[in-house]
Amino acid sequence: MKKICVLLLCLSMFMNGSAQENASKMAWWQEAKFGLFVHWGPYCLYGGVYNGFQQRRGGAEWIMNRCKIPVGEYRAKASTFNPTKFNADSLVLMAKKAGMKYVVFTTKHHDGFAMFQSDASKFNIVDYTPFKRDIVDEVVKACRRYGLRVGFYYSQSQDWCNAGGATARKEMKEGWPNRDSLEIDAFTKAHRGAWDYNQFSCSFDEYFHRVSLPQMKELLSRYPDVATIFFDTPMSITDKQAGEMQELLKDYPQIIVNDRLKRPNFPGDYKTPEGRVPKREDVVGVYWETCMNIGSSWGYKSWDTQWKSSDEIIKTLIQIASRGGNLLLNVGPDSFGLVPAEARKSLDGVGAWLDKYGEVIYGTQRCDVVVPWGECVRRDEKKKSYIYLCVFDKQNDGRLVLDANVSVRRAQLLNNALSKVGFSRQKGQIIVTFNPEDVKDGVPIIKLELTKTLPSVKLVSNTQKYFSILDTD
Ligand code: H79
Repeated sequence: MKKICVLLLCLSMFMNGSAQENASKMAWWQEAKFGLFVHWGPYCLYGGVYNGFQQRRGGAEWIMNRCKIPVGEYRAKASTFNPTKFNADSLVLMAKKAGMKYVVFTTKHHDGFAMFQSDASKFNIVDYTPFKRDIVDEVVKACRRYGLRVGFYYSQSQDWCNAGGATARKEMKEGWPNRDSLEIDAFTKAHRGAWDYNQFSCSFDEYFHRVSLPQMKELLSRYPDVATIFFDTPMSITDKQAGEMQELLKDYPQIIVNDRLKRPNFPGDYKTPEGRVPKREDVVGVYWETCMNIGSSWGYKSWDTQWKSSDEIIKTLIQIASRGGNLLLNVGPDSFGLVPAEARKSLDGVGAWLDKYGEVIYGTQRCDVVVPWGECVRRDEKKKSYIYLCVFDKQNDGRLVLDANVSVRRAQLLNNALSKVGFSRQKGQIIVTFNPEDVKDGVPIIKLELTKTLPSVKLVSNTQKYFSILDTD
């Protein structure tokens, strides 16, 4: 009995230790809340158009697969990639000005093109194009210069140009009206999604050991300070192979890794809902980050018209903060290396708002006070908590009721310091009154200072719950 108790004690100490270590590793990320996702590679040369046809379905970074572009042809196109207007400083400063605290950059997407010099595959920006500059290197260095953390997106399984990589099967009808569609669909069906003999001239295991693992090694040894790794579409990869990848990462204990290396046995550090704010009940007690497009495609789409406005992004950021997550907002630079003007405009607006109201987002945590007129966000200081009441309901007449059994010391309208805010406590509810006419800009936000700190909430990483990886429409 005594032995078992000692064992349990040791076990619980060990587990607490690792939970604490994990919490400290996650601390900056929890504080940061807002990052820039960048999808950039030679797919931007097509901009979602092939042979004069608009790609019918999915993000424009999928054009090679959706339109079944032969490997030789895609490689030839990639060899003309020459984004002469690219400037890593401008990209990173754009993120910084938008209030973002980290950048996650596509080092290699499913097309297999490495945006860094690589000895594992010559299909890379330095060895394969007239541009010759190592874009990943420039992005990392610009991030360091301006104090943003940098993370790497790396497609560890799918690879359409390096032999042996995985090829998710998509039907020709999702691409362009090719007269050989029936034949091509039969071919991809018979060959695990591949549409070109070059794609299966060796096994996935050979691919994994020749390209995937060595490239990750290259990236890690060059940039040992990398902050996050975003793996994607875990298909074909075995637990053994994923284990080898995870082993590599062990030497870099600061790295925060997502939950897409291999499912279900490699839960990583955080969950990755896509394109939307998840339901409250789906993100209880876990670290999570929504990745989302600022337009309608991850990679540059020349015919995109669906740009999110600053107001939409701000609302999303508030909702995400209220549920305790991060927002990784994506842009897709074009073939010159420039971020579309519509995206930059929205980001500027978000940055201006965060300059004023950043305290509502940064360093906040999930708040379980749920209200019909908007969202509540919680921020803790040493001896007290704050609750920010964000009023989305435009019809609200200035009376807010909260089902919260807390004691309020002060209330203030953040949009207008001179405006008076009333508050009272009645039977487990807080009633707040403010004057909507005193709000000249954006979402009305009332800051409640509580007399105490709310009970702390522990988050864990290793749960088995996953969000599905979406095909954008
Ligand atoms: O990079 C962006 C997209 O191009 C990428 N993820 C975002 C961040 C993405 N790739 N594929 N998808 C999204 C959706 C495809 C999902 C599937 Fe599967 C691939 C369904 C079947 C194969 C992954 C592996 C999910 C199930 C098995």
